[in-house]
Amino acid sequence: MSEYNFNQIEKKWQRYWEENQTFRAEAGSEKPKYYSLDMFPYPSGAGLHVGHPLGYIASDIVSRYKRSKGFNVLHPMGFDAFGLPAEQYAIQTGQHPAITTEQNITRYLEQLKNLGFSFDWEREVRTSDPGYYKWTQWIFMQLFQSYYNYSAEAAEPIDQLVRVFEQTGNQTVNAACDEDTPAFTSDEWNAMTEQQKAEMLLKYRLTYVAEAVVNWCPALGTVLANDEVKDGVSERGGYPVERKRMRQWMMRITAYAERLLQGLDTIDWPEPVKEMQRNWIGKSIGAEMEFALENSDQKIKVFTTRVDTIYGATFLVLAPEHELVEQITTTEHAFEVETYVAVAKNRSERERMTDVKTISGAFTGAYAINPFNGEKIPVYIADYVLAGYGTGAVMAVPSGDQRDWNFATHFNLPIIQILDAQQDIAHQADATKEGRYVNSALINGLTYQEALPVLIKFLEDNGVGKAKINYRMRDAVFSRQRYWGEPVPVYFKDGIPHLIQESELPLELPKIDAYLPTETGEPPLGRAVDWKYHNEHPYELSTMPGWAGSSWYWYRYMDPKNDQAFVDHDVVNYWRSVDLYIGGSEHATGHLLYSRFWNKFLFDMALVPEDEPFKKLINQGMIQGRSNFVYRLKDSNTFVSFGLKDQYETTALHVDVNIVEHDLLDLKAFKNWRAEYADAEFILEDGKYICGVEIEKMSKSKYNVVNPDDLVERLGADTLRMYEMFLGPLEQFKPWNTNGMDGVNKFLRKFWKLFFDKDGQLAVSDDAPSPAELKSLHKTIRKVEEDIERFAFNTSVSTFMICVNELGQLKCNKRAILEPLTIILAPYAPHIAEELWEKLGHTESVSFASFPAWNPDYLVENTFEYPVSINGKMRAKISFATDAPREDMEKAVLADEQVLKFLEGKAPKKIIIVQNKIINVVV
Ligand code: ANZ
Repeated sequence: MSEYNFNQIEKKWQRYWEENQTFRAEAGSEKPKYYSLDMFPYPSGAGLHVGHPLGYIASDIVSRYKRSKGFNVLHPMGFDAFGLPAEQYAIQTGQHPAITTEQNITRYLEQLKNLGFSFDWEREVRTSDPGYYKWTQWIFMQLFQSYYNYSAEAAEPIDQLVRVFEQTGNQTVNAACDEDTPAFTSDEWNAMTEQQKAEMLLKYRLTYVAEAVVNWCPALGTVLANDEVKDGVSERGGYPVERKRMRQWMMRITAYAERLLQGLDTIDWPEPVKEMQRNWIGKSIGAEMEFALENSDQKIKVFTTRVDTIYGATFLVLAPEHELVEQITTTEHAFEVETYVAVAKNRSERERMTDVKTISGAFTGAYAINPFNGEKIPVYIADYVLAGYGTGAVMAVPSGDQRDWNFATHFNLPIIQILDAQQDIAHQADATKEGRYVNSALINGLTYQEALPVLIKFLEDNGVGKAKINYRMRDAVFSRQRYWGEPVPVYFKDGIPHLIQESELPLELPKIDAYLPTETGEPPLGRAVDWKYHNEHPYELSTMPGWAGSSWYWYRYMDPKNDQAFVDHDVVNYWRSVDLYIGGSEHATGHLLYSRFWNKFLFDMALVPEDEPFKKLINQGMIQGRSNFVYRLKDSNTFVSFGLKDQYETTALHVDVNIVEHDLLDLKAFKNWRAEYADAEFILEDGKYICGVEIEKMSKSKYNVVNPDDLVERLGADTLRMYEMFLGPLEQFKPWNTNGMDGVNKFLRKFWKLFFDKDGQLAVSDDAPSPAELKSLHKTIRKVEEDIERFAFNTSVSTFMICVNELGQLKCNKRAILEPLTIILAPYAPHIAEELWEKLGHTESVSFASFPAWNPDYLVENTFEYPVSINGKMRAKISFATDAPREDMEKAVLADEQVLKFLEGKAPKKIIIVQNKIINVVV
């Protein structure tokens, strides 16, 4: 067989790899380990398009390369199988989401296997398998049984906290807890009922139930996480989202805020992702201080990052939802305040933060006392102050803060200058650095740096405040009022949540008759008949959110079948953490933050050995669609070719890119595409219909989706793999263009041809390679190795092409060249490499052949610049390859312009060439 028959070859090797479990990885090998991971997909009904495998191809190249570099490589794949689309489909059709999910996974598996990935399929996981979610539930239980000890900077068992409460109450405890946790002594604790104790502990547990203002999406019938809401609508489906108070399961991720922040400095991630996480965590260093109220024993606590501006505070502002609003508002102002509260309630947090134009608010009638100078200042409410941040109250300093300044101007409130160098608010930033304070008893004449400690000391000495660090991040809602998710392993007794026994895990999803809320508005699990713990106590009816199963899945791959632990201790100590993680940038603050949080918790519990889960992260860029257009004449069924369209009145319409080649429309296919085009007519240019082109997101509605299966069928998986890499740097966004694939396919054919003679017989010679052949090979090895090590795959593809062209010109068929070349090509084009490797006489997979080392000796520049003398006089300089044939050199010398000039038309008698020294022309 001499033809490069990729269809046959690819099927053959995919079968071989599967049957021989070529990519099976085992923990505990002597070799160094390498864990290369892809973000696992949600198996959607649409299947994979050419954009999806981009990251998988890159990680596969790295995995195969690392194997040939002697690493024990863990390279798994699985499915994030719980999720909304399958459930939406279930609601419409009544079909169990497990069935849809299974069908979609089957399709994904087929598509993935077509591309020749070196996944260890024995390790596949699906988050919706009870054998998997048993451990998601188990981790939830560990979180429930833990609290965060700030002094130890780690999570600890909640039983330990109970011991402390029994002995000393909570006053010496430095733990993460709800803002409203009261102080209690050991006597008070010991006097509490079991119910009261249980409620108190919920304020400390790392997962807890609480009333929270959540993003409620009525159309989806569920609560959504902040990162699932974009511009006030649900990310999936684009449905409106409202703010609503509901009892929810929460994850106390805020306990880990500081560690999540610090940890970013220890990992090799793209800077923009780290920056997004830093902003999401939102650390602010400042102070908290209390303002007493006139004629009341209530106090208003504010959070400020500019305690130095206290002498310029001319009013306080509370968020409209602040709990004191009702109590402090005087009867006189009640109507105005209530009206304002009602209006503000319907504005989203985002709107409130970004809208700087609308200045609105209401005076409560109450006055607060500035603790520094005893001055009386009015208390307002306004929705630019957010309820969920800091204390939900601010001291307003019009001379220091733009929003406060706008508000003061609007409501005619005083503005006090606080810094000598300050003319107006625009100079505020500089003034902080340069200016000295004025109008202040305590800090007059001091600089910012000098004033800060004085002010904090004053707060502490007078018991009215303290230095305080705030994080913008909130605890994460952990409930979904949906069916297709993990049941929460909790039942309720007297309204208090209790865990089920570990031995009772998994708590499986019960059967229900419809995937909708109950008539009384309970989540779908409310439909399950007799679904009670020990037939007695009601289970939690909400399920876990989409991010539960994906927050620890990389550990399950290490030990997917273990039914004693989520991962075995020795196994996890071997694989440790992920060395390379490739996935889309849309997970920057969702999945990647939650995963780090759960990882840190598991680390604290000594269940995993590393504090960070993903050492290196790469975001692959999106592959955009290349849309084609046809132009329909107004009110007709006639289509005008691109170049002529401006002469007519036309409408551009998307046309299926699969019936267009090199932008030429297949007229017959077009007529068959849709009934309405069956008798379409065309106005052609040069007998052709040329389509218009635009780069857009790849999507069904734009008819620009390219299916990898068709391309694999037409040109082969190896071509597709190499072509996807060839498109450009992995991280970049780039448009798809099927036309370029032919070039890569041609390259593979050329590579194949090197091994065969013109009769199609395998013809590989054992002769020693020439320096030129060695040079071509070794510079390729070097470049490919350097490229893979720095995750630059596109440039390797062109390097391979150059090398094969050079070897083709040299008519190279030497084993000593082709064998190493096959090994280094294998990560990119594994099927053709296996086939040729076998033809070279090997019986083991090329995956186990070790990556050749490049030899610098072969790369030295092997040319020499000869001085050329004519009758003993130096007249010219000409460079030749050190192994250039004598006749070629003579010819070149006699063709040289300088030489010709000095020969003056005479024919030379003799040309003497001294190798690597000099050329003498005797006339
Ligand atoms: C007085 C002041 C003077 C402030 C000044 C700023 C400049 P970050 O950095 O985002 O933490 N603030 C506090 N809580 C708020 C809330 N719930 N809603 C809206 N604004 C709030 O910002 C902290 C600053 O934002 C705080 O410092 C407070 O205003 C305001 F020249 O206090 B500042």
